[in-house]
Amino acid sequence: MSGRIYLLNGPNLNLLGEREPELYGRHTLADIETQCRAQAAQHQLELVAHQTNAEHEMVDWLHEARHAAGIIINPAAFCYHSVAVLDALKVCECPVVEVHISNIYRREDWRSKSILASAATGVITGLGIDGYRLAMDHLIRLLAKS
Ligand code: CA2
Repeated sequence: MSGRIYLLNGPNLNLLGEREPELYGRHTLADIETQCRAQAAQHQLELVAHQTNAEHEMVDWLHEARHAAGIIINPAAFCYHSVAVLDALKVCECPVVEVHISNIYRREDWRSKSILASAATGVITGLGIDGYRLAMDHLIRLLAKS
């Protein structure tokens, strides 16, 4: 198999493992990247991983990723307001999995409405960092079929 998967994480996720473990667990973003990279390597896939607190960087990476084999994105707070990220996602031709570590349906009402979800192939929410592993499994299976 060959191909490139993008793992994109949005604002404040660089702080994972440092604060609010009751919501986001104790794993760090580096742990997530290591796990996804190992899964990719097992299937001779390349993983490109980025985290940003800046909307324009997320848009630029989505442009770069639009012809990739797949995208895993935890847009964090961008999912509540960023029409720029929504428009960039709509340009992506590959499968897109939106991941949230916490269950956005079990928190404040406003958190349950991701404006990006309609542009994703699917959404995984509330499974902790397993969500990223499952998203990788899904993209790898799709690639194996193609
Ligand atoms: O559950 C998720 O993955 C979220 O996307 C995380 C976002 C939140 O706005 C979404 O509703 C759900 C927030 C990320 C903040 O990350 C932090 C990590 C550690 C400590 C503090 C914030």
